[in-house]
Amino acid sequence: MKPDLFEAPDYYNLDELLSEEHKLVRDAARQWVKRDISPIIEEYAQKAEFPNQIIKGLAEIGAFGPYIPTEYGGAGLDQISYGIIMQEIERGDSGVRSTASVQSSLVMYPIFQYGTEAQRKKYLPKLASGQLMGCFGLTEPNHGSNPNGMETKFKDMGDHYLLNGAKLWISNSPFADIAVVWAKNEEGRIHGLIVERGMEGFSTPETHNKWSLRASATGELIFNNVCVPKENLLPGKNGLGAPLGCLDSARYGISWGAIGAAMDCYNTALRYAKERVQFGKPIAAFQLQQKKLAEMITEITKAQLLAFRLGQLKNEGKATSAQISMAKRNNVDMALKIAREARQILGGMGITGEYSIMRHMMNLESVITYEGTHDIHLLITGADITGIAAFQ
Ligand code: TGC
Ligand code: FAD
Repeated sequence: MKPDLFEAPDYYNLDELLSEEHKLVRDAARQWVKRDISPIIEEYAQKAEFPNQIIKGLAEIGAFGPYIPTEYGGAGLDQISYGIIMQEIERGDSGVRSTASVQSSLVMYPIFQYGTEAQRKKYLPKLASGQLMGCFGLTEPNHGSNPNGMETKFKDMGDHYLLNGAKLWISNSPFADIAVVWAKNEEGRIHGLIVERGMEGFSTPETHNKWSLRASATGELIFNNVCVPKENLLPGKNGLGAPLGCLDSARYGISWGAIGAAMDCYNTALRYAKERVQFGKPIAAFQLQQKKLAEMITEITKAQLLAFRLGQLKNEGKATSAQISMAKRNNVDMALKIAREARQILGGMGITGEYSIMRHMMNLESVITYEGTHDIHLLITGADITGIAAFQ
């Protein structure tokens, strides 16, 4: 792979809106990605393996629980810092950002928001340091966009719960130490349970042959009469709103993360277009290539402004689920379109692992599907503006 010459585009001087803390967080994450991700990520993506050695570095840059209070081991940062960290990590690879998103927003967040004090103390500091890794089980073989139909269930056995069912497409599952699992009780109400590796009847087979997010480990969660201690139930919230609340936090992070992938594609394509000579001129001199590049920087700038404003609303506790949904949909769609255009600017070289663009493009095919598909997010906006839900 080529050396990492990334320079972040900032067409509207967004830097001027960032605090000193935001810039410090960003610089630390950016340097870490240049040093520890860029040199190795192509090899790991090619061999479809998660680079375990990066867990310590992710913890050190505050990527595990950036907004979780420091008393629980988190970084105690604001929502804009969280977004910036996701942006920088996804600039390196969406799969690495997935690992951080899941750990922060889908494992630490529910334990922090819905857990007991004992659960917070037991799990959060170890999750923040990467000593424990987690995953989040909502999607099932028969229920993806419609998690409310889930079949995974648990029964109250007096001194413990008995858990049965299966989850599919679970990021980090093959190596996770704990899983936050969403299952229905005997009354059909959804609850969150913390399931630990090693519990009898619990297995996590890996999903192979993905063409996307190849450096992220994805798998199943299988529960075959698993005895879950009663103290592992998250008591603070139940119903579908509980897992969807976690998704709000993760989708917000993805709306920033996707900008990182788009920036990397744009920056790579811009550099290539200025260097590559055809018909006696750099290809950047041709109007068709300029149109592509001009549209890319415009879309990146719009996405940056959307994410930044959403971050302000999140900091004020005012961001709605529908606003978050719009940013996730728009920014991932923007990044995927930019990856496809950037790939073309590189011609044949664009399909090789010498450059990051094709990897970003394939990764973004998952990002546009997980955490709610593009269609589902369109319907969320549709329901929000019309007052009529068109999901069924
Ligand atoms: P609906 O009737 O609309 O809502 C049920 C209850 O939930 C509440 N609610 C929310 N609460 C918090 N945040 C949100 N975003 C919420 N959206 C809805 C709602 O108020 C209601 O509460 P209550 O108290 O009235 O019961 O539910 P629905 O069944 O009609 O479904 C709505 C729909 C389709 C939008 C929802 O099911 C959905 O978002 N589906 C998409 C599923 C999805 O996103 N799955 C993601 C799985 S995790 C994942 O992909 C991780 S990838 C990680 C990585 O690697 O980065
Ligand atoms: P389906 O729901 O079957 O959808 C198929 C198609 O139908 C889509 O195009 C969809 O938009 C469309 N569709 C569905 N319903 C409607 C409707 N009402 N109106 C119009 N169109 C509709 N899940 C987790 O729980 N935890 C994880 O960590 C996790 N990680 C993932 C990692 C990867 C790499 C991938 C690919 C997925 C991951 N997921 C995870 C699952 C992900 O959230 C689901 O794939 C996603 O929610 C879509 O569900 P589905 O794949 O079953 O598609």
